[in-house]
Amino acid sequence: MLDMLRVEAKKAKDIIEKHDFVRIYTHYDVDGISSSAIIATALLRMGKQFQITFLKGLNEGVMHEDGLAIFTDMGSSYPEVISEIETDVIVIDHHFPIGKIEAKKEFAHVNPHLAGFDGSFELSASGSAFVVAESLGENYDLTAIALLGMIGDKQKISGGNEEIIKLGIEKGYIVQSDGLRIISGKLSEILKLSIEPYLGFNNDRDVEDFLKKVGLDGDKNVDDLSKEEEIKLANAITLRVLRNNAYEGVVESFIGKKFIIPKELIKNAVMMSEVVNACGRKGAQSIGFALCMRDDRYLEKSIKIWRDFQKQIAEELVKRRDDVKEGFCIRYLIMENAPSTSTIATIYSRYLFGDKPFIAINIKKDGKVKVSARANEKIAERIDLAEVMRKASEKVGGKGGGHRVAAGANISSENIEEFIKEVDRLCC
Ligand SMILES: [Mn+2]
Repeated sequence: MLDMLRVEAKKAKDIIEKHDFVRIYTHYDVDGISSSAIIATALLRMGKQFQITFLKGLNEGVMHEDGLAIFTDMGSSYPEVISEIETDVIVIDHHFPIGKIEAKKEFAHVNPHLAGFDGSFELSASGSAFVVAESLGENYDLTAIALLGMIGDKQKISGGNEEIIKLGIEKGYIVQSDGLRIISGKLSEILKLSIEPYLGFNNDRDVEDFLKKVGLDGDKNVDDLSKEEEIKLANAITLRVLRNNAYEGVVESFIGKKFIIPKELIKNAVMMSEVVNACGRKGAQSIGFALCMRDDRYLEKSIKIWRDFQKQIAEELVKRRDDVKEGFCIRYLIMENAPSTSTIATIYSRYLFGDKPFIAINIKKDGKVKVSARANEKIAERIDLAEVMRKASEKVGGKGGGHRVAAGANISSENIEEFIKEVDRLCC
């Protein structure tokens, strides 16, 4: 099924072969970081040099005047930015392509939407990057890095993702088993720290009560649980999550398949994905990148960043819960200086407020306003949040877009009220 994408990947390969130096521009989340690491590793193995820039978005435009520019996890929705680039360009992305890219020089566009896949669920940017890496050499080990982006972007194990995972399993770089997919560590601690799944514990007492009821020892490491204990825990977590008003579809993201990536610095794939994500969110993208490049000097530091981030988010989720407001057809939350707008929006929409689109608005210190909108697949059957964000932000002089299920916008603070009204109207 990936064959159509491989045709475009071959085109990318032909362009890459002409250059000794590549500038990589990538999105700063785990899908972006893992995509760039996949391309960088493949380039290094070909004896090519690269420089990498992590970006929050392409809104500001990119000046690029020499060598080859490769965009990962971004570019497809910004034809005007890509069209302005003076050199050869490759876009490796899974966002829905908008408009037409009129490249000035040679150009390849590796995007699942252009090859018969739904990029929102069936192939991440990291998966698309793997398809390019596959065309560049013996890079099967990078299936494990591709998996990180799939997990981070809440993709499904179907379509192109499934094909890549299968290949990784076949080659021994991914080990799949049945069970509970959760971070590794001491049970009493991970239940509090976990955001995938998010269990909504308010304090240590809550966790103790939960463990007592389930009949498990909180000092035990979750990876050492017997099969019977793991099933007990999985059942209790499922019940708790559903009682918390989660979208029922989230269950399949933590019950079922779990993945070990034996050659990577962190063997538990969901944990590594979260560690890289935390590095990205906390402005330490290069540390997350180093981890994906298997540079063990940064392992300890990355774990510390993750732990701090996870704690901060968990506290934030408890604190902001009562501030969530209800519109006619949406729920929304207005925050100031929140640590990560998109993470909060994702968790709330998946685990606590699963029945309506969720809009998180964050007013930053510099007065800029970041909006993250989230919906589940069921809601996305009738509402396209990318379109809602684009239209509503344009109405107030801002900019927005993204995926059907996960989109965002940038607006200015005086327009928040009008923006929310418009979002609500469009969702209705
Ligand atoms: Mn992505």
